[in-house]
Parts: sequence; C-alpha cells; structure tokens
Amino acid sequence: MDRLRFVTHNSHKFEEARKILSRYGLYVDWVKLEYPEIQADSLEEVASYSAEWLKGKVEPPFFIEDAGLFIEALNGFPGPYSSFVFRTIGNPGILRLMEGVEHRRAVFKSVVAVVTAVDLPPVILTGETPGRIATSIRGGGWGFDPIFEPDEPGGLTYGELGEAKNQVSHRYRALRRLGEWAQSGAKPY
Ligand code: ITT
Repeated sequence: MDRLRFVTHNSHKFEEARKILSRYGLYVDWVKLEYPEIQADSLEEVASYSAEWLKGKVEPPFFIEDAGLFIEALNGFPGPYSSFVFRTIGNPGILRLMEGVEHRRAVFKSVVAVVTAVDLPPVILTGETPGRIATSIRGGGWGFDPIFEPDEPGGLTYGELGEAKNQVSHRYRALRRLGEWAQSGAKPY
C-alpha cells in the first residue's frame, strides 16, 4: 500500500496527515466529506461507527481520524465532545472553566480507523500525547493548539511549536503506526 484516502472535512488535519505519512512513503488523497459521528464515551466507538458508515461510499483503502482533548480536572471533558465544545465555548471557554485550577494535566488523543476492504472490520490505531492546559492562549495553529502544552519538548503550546508539532502530536503518534504498518506489510499493532 503506498496510497490511501483520508476522509475529513478539516483541512488542517489533512495537511498534517499528508506531511506525517509522506515520511513513510505514503501518499494521501483528500476526500472532503462530512459523515455522521455518534455520541459515545470513547473515540474508538465513534471512529468505528463512522468508518463502517463510509464503507460503500468511499473506495478503500481509506481512513478517518477522530481526536479529542481529555482534561483530568474536568474528568475527561470535553473528550469525545471536543468538536462541539470547540465550536461553542472555544479556547476562552476552556480557560474560564480552568480558572484557578492548579491541576492542569490533559491528554490529546487520536483514533485512526483504517478500512482496507469493505468485508473487513476497520483497523483501529491510537496515539496519545500527554501535556497540560496553558493558562493563556499562546501561539497560532488551529483548534486547541494555542492552549495545549505537550510535555515534550516542554513549555510550548502546539500553537507555538509550529511544524515541530508533527514530531510529538497525538496525530503523529497514531499515524506513525499506520506508516510503519504500510512500510512493513505486517499486521498493525
Ligand atoms: P473531521 O471532519 O475529521 O471529523 P473535526 O474538525 O470534526 O474533523 P475532530 O472531531 O477529530 O475533528 O476533532 C475534535 C475537535 O478537536 C475539533 O474541533 C478540533 O478543533 C480539535 N482538534 C483535533 N485535533 C486537533 C489538533 O491537532 N490541534 C488542535 N485542535 C485539534
């Protein structure tokens, strides 16, 4: 496999995935399509359902990716509801919820569901980047980038990291598994 489709309506996600997977010799075609996302407690469930729904509509091999920001002090909120929360209260709203909160640990998760054939279940690959919620909006980027500080390299938000985000991000950690799998021809782990 040296070419596959990424179904997403988010151009930032596509651009990051394109760059990450090119390191593994994988070429990614963008299918800009909206698909239904169920409400569930885990990103894995949401991604599996969406991948099944897309079978027969998009030609395999293709993948989708569902991401979420899980904030410890908020018991994992917004998690699978990250998209809705970003659209409604946004970064200023998250920072307001975290006002005066000392414990700022959070993890950004990525779940990739790969469909290689319509008669096979999607392969689920996950990636996690631990970090913390910044106390102010810092740097550019998109989405939660300016408020999430990954532990590595430390002290900088995704937004301040710029291109270096793709060396440590949750998306990189999930997609490198896809890249290594495609390169080796072995079963994904
Ligand atoms: P899809 O079409 O691929 O579903 P989406 O924008 O709905 O694109 P997700 O549901 O995966 O993406 O992401 C949930 C929210 O988390 C979304 O609103 C983004 O703003 C945010 N997000 C996801 N990945 C991010 C990243 O790498 N940096 C900053 N914010 C991110």
